[in-house]
Order: sequence, then structure tokens, then C-alpha cells
Amino acid sequence: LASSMLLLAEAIETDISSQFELLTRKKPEMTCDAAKLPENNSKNRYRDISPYDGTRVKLMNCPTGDYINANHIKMEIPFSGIVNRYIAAQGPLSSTTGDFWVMTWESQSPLIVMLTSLCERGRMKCFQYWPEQLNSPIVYHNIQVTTVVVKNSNHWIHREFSLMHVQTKEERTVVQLQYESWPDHGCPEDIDSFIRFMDQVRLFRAGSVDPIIVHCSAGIGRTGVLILMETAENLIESNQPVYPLDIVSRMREQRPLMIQTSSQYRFVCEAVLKVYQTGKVRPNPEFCLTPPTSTPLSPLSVSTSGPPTSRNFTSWFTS
Ligand code: PTR
Ligand code: PTR
Repeated sequence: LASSMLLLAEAIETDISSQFELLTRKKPEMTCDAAKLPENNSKNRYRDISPYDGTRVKLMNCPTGDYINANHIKMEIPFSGIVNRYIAAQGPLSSTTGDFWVMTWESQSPLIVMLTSLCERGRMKCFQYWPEQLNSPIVYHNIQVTTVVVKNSNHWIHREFSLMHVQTKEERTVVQLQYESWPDHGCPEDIDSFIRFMDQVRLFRAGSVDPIIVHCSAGIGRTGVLILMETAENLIESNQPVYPLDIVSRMREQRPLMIQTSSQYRFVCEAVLKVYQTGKVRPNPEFCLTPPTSTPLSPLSVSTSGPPTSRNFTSWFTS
């Protein structure tokens, strides 16, 4: 039995990867022209990662122009009234740090989720865009930022920044949660700590109608994993089926390439399953790797009859 389970597990793994690999990585009809303008070229961390024009975040009052490498992402949870808003962004460069704080201010975001270290394997992944020293403000464009709290736990760091708009003197606090131990192109080392981190993210989102800002280095791979995870958790809690492929498609309609590798996709499917299995007893939602073939991929579909061709992810892993 053990060996046949192993064979089955291998088959599943191949299946998960191949389904994921078939998804469109970038919508051909969506342009990314603003990223390629001469004045914006140097604002992109990676030449091959550009935001769609249609959903890009436009800065309203920024001395360096309206462009930043970031997209608005909206994930609706049908029938629940929940709409989670995100800004998915690249990790700031030293030259775009002011732009990043203008974006944070103008979006009224309560929370910045950072899913990268500053430096990985000797390569810079993100500029340290906040003041290292406590209570030593730095002004970025027209936003004064003061680090007021730093708390370390095993896998993440909790910081709080006090922001003040230099002209209006309006003040605001923003929480930043930085998850460490998650290299780009990879997966978190520890599934349980990632799930606990998600609880923190959701706690600090606190039902906000304003977007939370999520960034890694490119703002696609790890950022995509986090958004899929929160969406799936909300679906499970509102007793609705979870179609992870469908969620990936919805994200990629709003920012290209979201979730970078099939192992990241597999990781997040496992994390969703774990949340489902260890969660409070709820009516059994479906967790299906294949969306119903009879309905289009978008918008996020809810089937009452169950997908005709799907295989139930749960049964693969519980037996
Ligand atoms: N061209 C870059 C590279 O592959 O190195 C783009 C890139 C970088 C893509 C990081 C994804 C990356 O991961 P993440 O979005 O999780 O920071
Ligand atoms: N607990 C998981 C398992 O062994 O099934 C750990 C795991 C996670 C294994 C991701 C493989 C994973 O994907 P990949 O081999 O594609 O990196």
C-alpha cells in the first residue's frame, strides 16, 4: 500500500505541475507600455517584470511621475461580501523608495507585507526602504517615516512605522510584517510558520477596505502565493469550493506571472489543505485542482453540483 501511495503521490505531483504550467502567464491583450517609457525604465527592478497598464498603481502627487512597478489586485469572495484588495509591488529600489512611500500614503494602506530578505545569496533583492534606527525619522519625497516598533519572532519581523505627510502634517501608522526564510523561486521552509504568518496578515488587515501592500523582490512569485492563500482561506471559511487554478488565473488578469513556479503552486495547495484539515469542523467544501470545465475560468466560479472532471485533492492526501 505504501508504495502504491507513493506512485499515486508522484502522479499527483506531475498532474499539479502540468495543470499549473498550462495557465497563461500573461494576458496578451493587456499592455505594459508605461514600464517601457524612457523615464520609467530605471524604476523597474527587473527588465522582464512589468505591470499591466490597465491595473497599475498611478501615483497622484509624486515629484518623479505617476509610475511605480505595482498593480491593484482585487479578489472577491462570492456571496460573502468580502472583497480583499491588494497592491502587488516589486521590492523598492533605492531610487524608488520615495515613490513607494507616496504609494503607501495615497492608498491609505494599513499594512505592508514583505516576503523577501534584503539580500539573498549575496544578491540585493530589495532596498531597505525604512529607517533602521528607532525614532530617527527620514523624509522620503513628502512623507516622513519613523520606525517606532520592531519585534522579532522566529520567522518574521513585525515593525511599525509612523508616517507624517510633510505638507499637511497628517499622521498615520503602518504595520509591516516581513517574512524571512523564503528565497525567491522557492517556498517557505516551514508550512506551519507560514500559516501562522497568514493569521498575522489577516489580523492586521482587520477587514480594511483599503488595500494591503504585498511585495517580494519582483512582486510576482511569493506575492502571488500569499494572495492565493488568503483568498482560499476566505473561501473555506465561507464554505465555498476552492479552485486554486482559477485563483491563479484571476490574479494573472491583474498582474502578470503571479506565482512563479509549480513548486510554489504545490506548496500553497498543501498549505490550503492543511488549513482546511486543521481548521474548525465545517461543512465539507471542495478543494479541486481542476476548475469545472463547464464554466469559464473567470470570474471565480462556484459550482453547486461539483466539477465533473475534478479530482478531490483532499482524498489524495488524507488516505
Ligand atoms: N528576471 C528575474 C529573475 O528570474 O531573477 C525576475 C524575478 C525575480 C522573478 C524574482 C521572480 C522573482 O521572485 P519574487 O517575485 O518572489 O520576488
Ligand atoms: N510536505 C511536502 C511533501 O513532502 O509532500 C513538502 C513539499 C513541498 C514537497 C513542495 C515538494 C514540493 O514541491 P517541489 O518538489 O515541486 O518543490
